[in-house]
Amino acid sequence: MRFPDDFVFGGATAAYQCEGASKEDGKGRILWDGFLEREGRFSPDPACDFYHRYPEDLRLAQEYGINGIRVSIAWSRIFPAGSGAVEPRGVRFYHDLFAECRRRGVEPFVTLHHFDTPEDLQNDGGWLNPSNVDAFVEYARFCFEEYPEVRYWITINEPTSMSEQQYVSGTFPPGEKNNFGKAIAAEHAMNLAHARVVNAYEELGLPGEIGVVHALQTVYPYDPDKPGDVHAAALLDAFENRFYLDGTLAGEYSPETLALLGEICEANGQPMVEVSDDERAVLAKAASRLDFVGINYYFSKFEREYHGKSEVIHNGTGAKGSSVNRLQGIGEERLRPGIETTDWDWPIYPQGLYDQLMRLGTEYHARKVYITENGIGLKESLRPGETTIDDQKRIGYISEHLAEALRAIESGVDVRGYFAWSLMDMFSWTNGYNKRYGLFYVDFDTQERHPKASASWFRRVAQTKALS
Ligand code: BGP
Repeated sequence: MRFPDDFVFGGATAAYQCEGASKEDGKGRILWDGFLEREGRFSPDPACDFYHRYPEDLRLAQEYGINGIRVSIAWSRIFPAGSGAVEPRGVRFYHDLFAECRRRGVEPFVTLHHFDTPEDLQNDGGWLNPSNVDAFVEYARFCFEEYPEVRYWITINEPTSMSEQQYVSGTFPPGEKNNFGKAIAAEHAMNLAHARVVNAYEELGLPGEIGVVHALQTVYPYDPDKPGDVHAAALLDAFENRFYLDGTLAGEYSPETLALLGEICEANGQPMVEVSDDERAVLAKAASRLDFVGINYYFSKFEREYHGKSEVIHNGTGAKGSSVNRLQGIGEERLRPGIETTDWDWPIYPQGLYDQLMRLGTEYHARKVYITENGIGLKESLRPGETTIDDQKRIGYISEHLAEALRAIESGVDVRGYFAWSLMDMFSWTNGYNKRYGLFYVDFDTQERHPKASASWFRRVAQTKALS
């Protein structure tokens, strides 16, 4: 079994995690700037200095057989305040970046929002404020008209991670905890923002393609024979996966999904978002037009019945075994015996990718699917005299997940590409710089790049279109 000839073997990045230069060329502040300053743990600068070194990264991409790259536009480089005045230096930067991608034969898949809402808009409520959604549509339209060289657009990256970490776990700014009602309202707002942007793209009659990227963690009951565990898994699945898939792919929220989310809100004494008929029409129209869906898959979850208060401990240091995840009105994550985890407690479960791809294909009738992120975070360092990292663990992880992608293709799901997270080592939102994902090692002191063993292995797969 081989990958199709036109399969995209890509590497993924995101503006705030790779560009650095967060105060350069008129870039406006975003929600993370103040949050990171207050926390004092990490700086987003210089990250891996992609803002200045992208020609080198694209040269390496070409050399290592990588024919696609996920990049995101930093909204606040274009509109420093989120809306209104345009910053020409930011506009220019992305023209130059896309031209370099083209020159190197690396197709850019361009995300409009990758966790980086401009600060002023977030201070006014972020996605929960309808004027934020209006500003996002204005920014998207601007980009569609300004960058005809882009063929693949992604509206929003991982609305799940954004809303849940903003309002439930509190690990993303503004750092609120246990507000499920607010998280669900933000989920709905992002579904709507996405849909309005897809509809605007359609109105402009542009020749490219547009999609959305979801973080889809497959949720299994810890004990499939226990009804309490089965229900806990259904609640978490509705909250983290179904509400988005219903909203963006099916174009309507199913009564089951709404009932499960209503149950979560009730258990937490919080109001459940209301959906108007006009909003339903916007969602339905966009879903009928959506060209592709991207899935970011890293792990699965095993959920147990739980009736206590929420307790979330985030493992942001790589201290294995330190994370706790119990959500009031939902359930508790518990690792099934025999499943390996990373140092950051992410269960390694490649079959979850297959199951999720099959759901996209059979239940949601997704047209085209890209695996827009997959990879493993490892603690790595180059010792003096060494020039490469022998990351066999990463090769094993990616290989097992690619095998599941092949299996899904064989079962009839139209998977068009795979983007390794990440192209090179970069900044991780809640973990800083010791969680490395790259195919290319970055020495953050000198900014030198060193291809890892996984880069050479990935090139072989891309060239032969087969897993050996
Ligand atoms: C996804 C994000 C990426 C990236 C990745 C790895 O959720 O889209 O931006 O960060 O996960 O996550 P982390 O950096 O938390 O390990």
